[in-house]
Amino acid sequence: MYPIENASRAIELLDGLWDFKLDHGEALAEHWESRFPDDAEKLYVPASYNDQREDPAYRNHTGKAWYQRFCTIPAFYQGQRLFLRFDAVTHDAVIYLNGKKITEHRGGFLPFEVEITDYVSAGETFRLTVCSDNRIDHSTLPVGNEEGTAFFGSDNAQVPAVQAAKKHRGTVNLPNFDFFNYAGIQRHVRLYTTPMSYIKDITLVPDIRKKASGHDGILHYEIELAGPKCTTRDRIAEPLHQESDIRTEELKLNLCVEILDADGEVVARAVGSRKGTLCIPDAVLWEPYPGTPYLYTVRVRYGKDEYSEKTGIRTVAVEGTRFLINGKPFYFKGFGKHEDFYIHGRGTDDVLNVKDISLLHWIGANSFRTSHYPYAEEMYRLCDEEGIVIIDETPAVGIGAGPHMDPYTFPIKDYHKTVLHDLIQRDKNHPSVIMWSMGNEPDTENFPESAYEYWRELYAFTHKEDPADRPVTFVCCQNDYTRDLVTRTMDVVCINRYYGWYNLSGDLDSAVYAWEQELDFWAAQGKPVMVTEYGCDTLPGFHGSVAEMWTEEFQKEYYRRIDEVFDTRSFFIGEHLWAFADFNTIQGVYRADGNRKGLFTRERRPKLAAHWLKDRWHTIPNFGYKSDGQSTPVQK
Ligand code: E8X
Repeated sequence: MYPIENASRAIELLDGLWDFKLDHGEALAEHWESRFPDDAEKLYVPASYNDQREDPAYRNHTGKAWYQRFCTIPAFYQGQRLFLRFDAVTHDAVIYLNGKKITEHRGGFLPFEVEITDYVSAGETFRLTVCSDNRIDHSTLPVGNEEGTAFFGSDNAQVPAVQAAKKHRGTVNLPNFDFFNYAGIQRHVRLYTTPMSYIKDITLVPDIRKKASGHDGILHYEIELAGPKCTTRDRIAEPLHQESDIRTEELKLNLCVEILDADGEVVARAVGSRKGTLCIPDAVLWEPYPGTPYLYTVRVRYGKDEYSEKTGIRTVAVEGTRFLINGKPFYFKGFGKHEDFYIHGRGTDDVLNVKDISLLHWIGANSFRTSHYPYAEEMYRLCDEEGIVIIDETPAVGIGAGPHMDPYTFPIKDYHKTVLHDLIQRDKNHPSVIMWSMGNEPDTENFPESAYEYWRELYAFTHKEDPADRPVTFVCCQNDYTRDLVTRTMDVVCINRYYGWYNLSGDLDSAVYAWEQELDFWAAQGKPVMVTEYGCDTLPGFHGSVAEMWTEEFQKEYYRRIDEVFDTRSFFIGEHLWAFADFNTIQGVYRADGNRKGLFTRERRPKLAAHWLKDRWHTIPNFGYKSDGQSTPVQK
């Protein structure tokens, strides 16, 4: 659960300056976990380490990097449980307390925590050491490129970078994905407390029950408790209910679940059971902006512990070729995004999140995809409040190795399942999250049967894991869609297409033709289809009287022409442009200061096309754009 502060829980944020040092292989022998090097530098947490200092070694480091700081447990935390929580360390992490390893974690974009109650006492100061590791290869998500294709074919062995990489892990460590491999302690670190008996997890599944006039809100809940069992006899500070409420021989759990409306009024209440269903009469639904993203607060009290979670009443379903939110056909307008900004790199940046949501409202967008990894939890909480719809993606990007190697022989399936499990566990209660994306642009064309086997298994797994059973998809790379067997079996067909840019470059007539051809194919599949990436690199300030590639005019023309095609297809349920803003990547011949496909620059200034898009999107409603929801629309 996301750490919160209230009358029963405290948080100490461990953000700030930490000691930092890159490891070039000496840390193990020198025992940095117990004796941090004297020449360590100071670095800010949370943020990627790469762009914080003018040293190419920071920027390009592959391998381990170490952090250390001292923390003091306030004496008045006496009698409480203590947890250390890392919102994300990229990609792998080992955590030491006073030189002793206390936990480790694999994967750079999801939280992990460890209870330290037995390791330290209230009033004590301890040394916290973190070893992060950003190496990527065929067994990691995102996937690293082990072939060294960026070098010189058969002469690779002589290339200094290949030799250096071989020393590390026996592989070349290049990203097989198009975003900079930012690393380190990129999200908050917190020490938090709970009472000895505490609320460990809350699962909320909303539903809507129609009645003669209007509807009631339904909330199924399940609470996981930990520590010694608290019963009504424990006589907590505030008795939650009368002894006379106890109807069975057994003492009831001292547990109370309440739903509060936005004014703080209790609208539903259940006592004594870990699992149940609550009804909110005439509930106000959560609707994407400019509808009202109404939030209820679920307050759980157990013994001396309390935890409040905001959630919304809304449903999500795929029916025929429509994507329904609260039973109404929704049209996705938005972007693929990145967590990416100057200096911070991929570090948690709440100001930037607020700004980005503000820009989404400004431009008339209603949604985005967390391409290509789970974002910081603060962003999802903000989207719940602001009515922005999220397609929540795992870091499974780059599963592919060219036509000669079946990537489904990579040792990643079990780990991929763990990531899906942890992602759902983290984000299951957010009304903003309406679909899971298991991954981005895997190879589904060269090894279509292997791809089918792999992704269908994960698809079934994801459905089973999500208590709310949201739609499940993955995002398909530009490919020969007639060979691809698995994309067509997803709940929503999500396609990334670059007609007019990477292929048919600059030729928008042909791009339109290719889109028409492809959409004829999809029309026959009977599935809702959306585009999850389409775009063109655009240099801000670069203009032309003729709309040619890289000019601002071309970007506008590209979207204008292609969107015209989308508007004629009733099964086409949404447009996510690539990308929201320009972002940093590894250097390369296709990348002038990163990927420039943003509709906004990296500093968040709109490019020309953004103004055009603003006009378009403000005239497209969230609901009923392609159909009124009553009848099956005519397909072109
Ligand atoms: C691009 C995008 C990239 O940034 C994103 O992370 C994934 C890419 C296009 C693949 N999709 O390059 O701007 C295009 C394949 C074309 C054959």
